[in-house]
Amino acid sequence: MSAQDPVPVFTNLNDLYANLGTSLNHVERWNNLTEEFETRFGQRPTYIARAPGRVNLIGEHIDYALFGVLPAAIERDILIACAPREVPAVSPTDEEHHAPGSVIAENLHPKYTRQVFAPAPKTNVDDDVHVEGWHLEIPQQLRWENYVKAGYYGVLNEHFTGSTSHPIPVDMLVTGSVPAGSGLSSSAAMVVASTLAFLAINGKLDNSAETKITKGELVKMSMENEKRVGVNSGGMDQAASVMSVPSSVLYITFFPSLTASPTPLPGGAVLVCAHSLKVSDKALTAKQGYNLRVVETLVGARVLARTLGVSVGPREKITLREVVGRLTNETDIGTGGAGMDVNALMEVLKKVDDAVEKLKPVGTTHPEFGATMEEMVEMSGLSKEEFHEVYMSWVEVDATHFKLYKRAKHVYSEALRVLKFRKLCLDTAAAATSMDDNVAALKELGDLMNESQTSCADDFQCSCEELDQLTQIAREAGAYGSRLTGAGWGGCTVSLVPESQVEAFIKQVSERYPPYQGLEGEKLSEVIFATRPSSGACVYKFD
Ligand code: NG1
Repeated sequence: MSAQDPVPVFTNLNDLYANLGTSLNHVERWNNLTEEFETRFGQRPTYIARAPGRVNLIGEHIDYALFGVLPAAIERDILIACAPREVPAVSPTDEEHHAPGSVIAENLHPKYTRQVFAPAPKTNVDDDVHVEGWHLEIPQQLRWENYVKAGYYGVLNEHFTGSTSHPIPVDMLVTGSVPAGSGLSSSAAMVVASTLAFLAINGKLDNSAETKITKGELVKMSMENEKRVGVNSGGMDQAASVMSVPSSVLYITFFPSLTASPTPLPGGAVLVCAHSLKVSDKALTAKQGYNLRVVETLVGARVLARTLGVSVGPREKITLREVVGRLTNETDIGTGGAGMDVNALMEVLKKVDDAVEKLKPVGTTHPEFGATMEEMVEMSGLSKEEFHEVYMSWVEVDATHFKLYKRAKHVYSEALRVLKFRKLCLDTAAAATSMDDNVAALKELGDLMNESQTSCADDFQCSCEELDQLTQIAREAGAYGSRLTGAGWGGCTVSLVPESQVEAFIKQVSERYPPYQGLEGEKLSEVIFATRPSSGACVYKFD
């Protein structure tokens, strides 16, 4: 499996279901979506695009520092059925229905209302035939169709510029089983599925060499597309949603290039996702949350580079991963190079603690070693103007103190935990001969997950009371380890649980976590469920 592989397009549903590698009954859902599409739009869909959510086992908030992470696609997903719309020559309906590339988007969930929108071509005054780019209004408020539009925007501007060809009008129907705002990447799944649906419907996924889209390209497009809906995310979610394979977690690296290597978990354990029921909306809290952390880790990297004598260009946004690379004169990072090997990286990460201490502002009285804006600008060695241009002009943040020290401490320690986690999985797969060996490895993996939770809570400060409580209950209920998954500040936890005890585990957690009181049956399995690593995004093409 590689980033060069094409995105799979199935024409046979049995092959598709077999490839999903999940235990859920997909047949009913896919049939229901198809029938409902026919009822609403009077024709069968031409394609269904599928993109799964993901759970991150370990490696939180380090993808945008360019360190590797270990997520897996989950069984729950977003499905988008679509078909080209016949536009009648004369129609009584409004103009948007006639515009090139107009979209009627409906959602099976009644809370998300029908949307009609059309992109506007930008042409040059001297040449109003060739389209230079496309404009598509994506409002700031949180709306479900923003994610559909984000995917579309990228397809329009990547595939319909500089030519005279226009996108076709589309009818689409969306359904999803990934809980929104839960840290299971419903947003990335929506954007990946939307990107895929618009590519497919416009004939950009045909397997001819010219139009073939690779998984790596889809990840990159989806990453760019998702930036239009609010946050400057790393690439973990999109890569997991596109590149995952059944039964393994994926070790995803971003530096020096995007790679994804399946890593088998020791047998005898399953993953249990549990929603804290605190809804976390990254886009709405980005100024004090996600985007602020992106800025803090980037500025931390520059300050660290400066104190370590590592050279950084004045306009460069060096990352914490690149700092350790340059510090050790890492070579082989040009096109296609793999960079330093895992053992070398582990060694450097074990030694960075002393250097990170240098991120505490000199003479500070701030209890958490936060730096004021003025202190931070000074520590960066840039002028105020340069600093604002490089670090503040593309993002809005809201803080009085910037905690460069704590953030870098989390990132480096978490990056090391990821490598230890992966090594343990690989060593166990290669050498374990008994169930006892597996259990011993699972306990160690659980410890790493617990340490990650502590680091997220104390240093990265992306946990919350509910997540702390839920992970604690999970450990007491028999999990090897439990931690928040995704951006945090609410959303889900992931627990590694002995396979034989899953039911008892879920029962105990549901009895002890106060927000679950009174939930049972389907309502309970909406918020706490076992899942298996599943396969990445794909498209089904109807005959
Ligand atoms: P969530 O909020 O779970 O989708 C976000 C980012 C990831 C990563 C994690 C933290 C997006 C789309 N995803 O995940 O890239 O940075 O936070 O590890 O913003």
